[in-house]
Amino acid sequence: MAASQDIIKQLALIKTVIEEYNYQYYVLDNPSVPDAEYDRQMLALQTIEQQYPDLLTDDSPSQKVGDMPLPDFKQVTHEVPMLSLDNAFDRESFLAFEKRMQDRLKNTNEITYSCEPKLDGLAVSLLYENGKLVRGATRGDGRVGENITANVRTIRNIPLTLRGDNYPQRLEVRGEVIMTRDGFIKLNKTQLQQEKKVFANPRNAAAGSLRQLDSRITAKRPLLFFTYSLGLVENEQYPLADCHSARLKQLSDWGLPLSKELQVAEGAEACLDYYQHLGNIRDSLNYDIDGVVFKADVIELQKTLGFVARAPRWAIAHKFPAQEEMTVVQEVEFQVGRTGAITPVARLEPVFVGGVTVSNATLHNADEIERLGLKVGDTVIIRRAGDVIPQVVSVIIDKRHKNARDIVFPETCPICDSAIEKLEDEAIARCTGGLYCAAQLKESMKHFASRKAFDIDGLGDKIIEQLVDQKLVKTPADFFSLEFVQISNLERMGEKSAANLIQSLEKCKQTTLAKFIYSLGIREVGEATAANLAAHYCELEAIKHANMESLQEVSDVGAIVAQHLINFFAEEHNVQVIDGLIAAGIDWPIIEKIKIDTLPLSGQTFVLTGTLEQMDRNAAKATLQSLGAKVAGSVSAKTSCVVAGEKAGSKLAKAESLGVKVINEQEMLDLFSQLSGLA
Ligand code: 5U1
Repeated sequence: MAASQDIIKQLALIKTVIEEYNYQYYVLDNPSVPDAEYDRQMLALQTIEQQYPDLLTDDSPSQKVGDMPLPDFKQVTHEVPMLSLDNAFDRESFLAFEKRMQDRLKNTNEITYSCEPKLDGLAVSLLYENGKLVRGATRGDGRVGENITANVRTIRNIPLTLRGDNYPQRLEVRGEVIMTRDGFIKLNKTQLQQEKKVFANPRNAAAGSLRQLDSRITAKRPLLFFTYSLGLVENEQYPLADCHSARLKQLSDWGLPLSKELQVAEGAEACLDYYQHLGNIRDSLNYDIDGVVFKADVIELQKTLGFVARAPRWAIAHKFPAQEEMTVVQEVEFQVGRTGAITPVARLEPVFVGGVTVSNATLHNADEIERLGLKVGDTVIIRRAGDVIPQVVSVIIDKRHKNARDIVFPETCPICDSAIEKLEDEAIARCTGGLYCAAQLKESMKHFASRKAFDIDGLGDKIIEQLVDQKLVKTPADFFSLEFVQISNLERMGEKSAANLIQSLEKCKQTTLAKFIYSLGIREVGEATAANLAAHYCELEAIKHANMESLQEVSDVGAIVAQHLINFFAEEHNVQVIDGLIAAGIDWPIIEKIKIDTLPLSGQTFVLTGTLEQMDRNAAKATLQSLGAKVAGSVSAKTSCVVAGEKAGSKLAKAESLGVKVINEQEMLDLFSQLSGLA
């Protein structure tokens, strides 16, 4: 089919766009758009070229891998070209890839695959001669790369000499150089302090670090290398293994680092399970991955299948849904939180990112808006990783319209018009209205009724908002004197729900001291700190009158939290709220004073993850605490033990990667029975 002038023009435009993106990505190490946008343009180009093969030219960006090497470095010609991988963006295109392979091979058996994480870094080639590292090179355009030997020699896990003695005389190893996530955060902090360029993401930081003319700078960067294939192999002393996975194992025996996540899978379904597994643990890894690579494991099959254009037919990168996307900031609004914190929130043109449609992103505070240089109407990159609230990563200045407008931070509270206060050493501005401010009041009441506090069944956010708007409640104690008609007259409330709510309010009156303290919503006093305060003081009166020195003896309580506690109890209004609650009949069992340090699990930190089937999670937590353990929400190297229930995900993976002890629910119950006599 002959292409119309419109198609020819569209093709030229897409090529120009991709070339600009390539320049920013490969030469400047500073892409302006998210990968998803790059992938879309490339797909559009490939689709036109497939439809109109006459328009396909050798210099098309679809025929290229990477970009020209930088002139600052000496060039290296790869004796075996460094190719790229085709992408599958969904299950269907992965299955289509696998079917194409089966068809070509006229195969009826399951194909065995080497399954590997697709590391989000920079492809690098390492050449060893007689076991000595003699050259490191970037991929460049796949044919010619840059000589970065001095730089790769500084990467801690790259061996300068291979182990053993049975390696080929000339051996080229290929893999990815990445920057760890925590290293990236630290590096950007230092860059900021030194007023130097901050990097958009760990991959750009890795690329920027490797392409330093001064290798002493590279040496200071937290880079790691992971091997994923062989390039040139000459004069091997023994034949190489006949499977890719076994060859990787051989490389590892020679001292080359491999990813811990490598696996071998039989057939497409097992590959999809691996994809799912890696997607689940993705956020717990200390480096970015953007998908999974599947390779036919048997080398003979790879040879039969061969290559097409720039990529092998025997491998594919099955990408995860993009975590970064482009969208437009339609408006910026200011939310007032429970403690008066004023948070600017970007209202976005809805966009699908990280597996969900996102229409809001937090902007944190005024400093963040300034750092981003954001205006209303800007096109931005937003990021949604795991369950983290979507963030605005950067503004795409090239796409700014002339009518984009500045964001003006309010001078008074947008809800109650009270003054806004910003302490010198705090980034957050706060409304000074306290519970006079309807927003703060509503949020405080929601916190009071929430699951970890009073857990009042049937008292959802919408009901609380109506109760506050109709001035039926002004303090949490007012919930307990609500009358049946007042509740049943609310919107979405029938007589039955009203009766149920009255009943659950009655039931909630019996609580624990820890929950009571947590429910008061004192700044920075979360569930764990409230439990520590309760266990330490045993009585509310003691907490109310504790001084700075005494409060800081409680685990988790530092000077700032101690000051928040003192400020809270010094406020007459708060004391009245507490008295009101006690007058309404709120009560908790007396805590026997015990010497916490002598309890059997004192000094140990536990993390509960996954679903517990035999014991309620809160009960498990309370039991652990009663045995002296701290129960934390996240796993770190300091965690003593992780209790992994059914379907445990990223926390379990993190514990395993850190070598933290893991027990299952039954083992936890056994521990409880063993220790129950000791506590
Ligand atoms: N894990 C992995 N990443 N990666 C990237 N394997 C792998 N293989 C590649 C590339 C470009 O290429 C070979 C299949 C040619």
